[in-house]
Amino acid sequence: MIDPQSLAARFPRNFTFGVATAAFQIEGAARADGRKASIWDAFCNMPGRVHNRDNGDVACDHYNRLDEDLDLIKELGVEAYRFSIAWPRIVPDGTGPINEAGLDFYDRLVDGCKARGIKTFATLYHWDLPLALMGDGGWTSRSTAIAFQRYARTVMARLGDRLDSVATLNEPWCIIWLSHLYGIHAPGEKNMEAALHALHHLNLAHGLAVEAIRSEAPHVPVGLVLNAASVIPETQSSADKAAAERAHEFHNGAFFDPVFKGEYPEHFLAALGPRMPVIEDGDLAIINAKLDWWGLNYYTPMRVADDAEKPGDFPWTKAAPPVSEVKTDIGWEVFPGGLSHVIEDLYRRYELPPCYITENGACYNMEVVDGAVDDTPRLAYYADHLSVVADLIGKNYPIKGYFAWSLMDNFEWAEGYRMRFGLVHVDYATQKRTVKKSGLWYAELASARDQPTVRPAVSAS
Ligand code: GCO
Repeated sequence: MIDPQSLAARFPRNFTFGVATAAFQIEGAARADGRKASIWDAFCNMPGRVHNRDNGDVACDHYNRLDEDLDLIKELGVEAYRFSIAWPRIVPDGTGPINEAGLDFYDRLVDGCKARGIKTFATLYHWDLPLALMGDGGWTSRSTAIAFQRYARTVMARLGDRLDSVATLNEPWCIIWLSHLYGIHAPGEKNMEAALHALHHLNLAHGLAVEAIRSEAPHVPVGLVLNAASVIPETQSSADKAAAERAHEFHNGAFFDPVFKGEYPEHFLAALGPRMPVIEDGDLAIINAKLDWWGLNYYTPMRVADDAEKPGDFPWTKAAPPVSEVKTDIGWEVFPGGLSHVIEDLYRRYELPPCYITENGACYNMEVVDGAVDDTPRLAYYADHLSVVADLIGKNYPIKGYFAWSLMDNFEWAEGYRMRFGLVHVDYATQKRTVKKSGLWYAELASARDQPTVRPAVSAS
């Protein structure tokens, strides 16, 4: 087991260790204080979409246990908390009246963090689109981007003075491909035209939100959180390498290119451009606004091979088998090398600002036994991936912080509550929280940095 003290010593003193959550996954209180339904509430209520028909009505009841949970974060000794703000609490119909009671909750959250000396990293959109906006087509409609800008402005006007950082969106890849093409996440659409329309309007929403944030709260560093795919070709054949390039354009470039270069990727555009919505003059300049930071969420690599038959749409690849035998309980290959691969690849391709690892973690479903949770494999996952982060910093990649996903077990989207990612175990029947072995280890790591650095004695002679 990697000793947390020596691992901590490999990070610069100003490196930020934090924990992450998202509103829909933990808050519950789905109808409290003026909140209205989001697309995820609707999705959960449709049979066959979410395992066990689980929903977010109660989740971790975080909305009602805010202080207890902030104490828990404090107990873990971390410096920062990454949370998301629920749009349907703030503007319950997506447009129209603003719900002050919703803003009050996040006021208490932010003040509670400040009182405990915890830095606040807010995300404006972690997938809970107000359901009313589906009446106009949701993300496929340009009007949703305009609605998002107004929501962003509203949040920043109220909370901007106390935020240490803000992200516009969490994981555009999931919002677009997973939700509008593969149909696995809300709204469950499986249509390339829909996905391509959502793609451009989501990118535009990001850019418009950056403008709004900068005008309301110019001092708050703005970023975007991407689950960039660590694309690895199955073989070094030229066909597989070309497939990996196409996979890069589709899975990463569709977001990174407009945001960091102000254009859509060449082959992607040649293949799919005719089915995209109108890109109005000025859109790409808005999307291309300079960012203060970007966030990477990394869990597992994406291994691809060429699909010689080129069926269906670009990028004409097929999944290649995992290389590592080790898998987490959700079936994802454990491969820490994928983290260095994607960072090195992206910094080679783009001019990127400093990076935070905004999510990294593992699904293991161990339960409480005699008051404790022995999740040694999760601890090993954290140690191995953090070690890669330390190596990358050693190679001068500008990585400023790391957020464990997640603070506590929570609603794992289409998997419902059966898949657990927490450093803290949640018993959903009683809402009892139990810090797992990995959580105790992470706490030691995070607080090790508060101790004066002990250097090995140098012998004279
Ligand atoms: C994500 C999600 C999290 C997931 C986690 C594990 O941003 O993908 O933010 O909500 O729970 O990634 O799948």
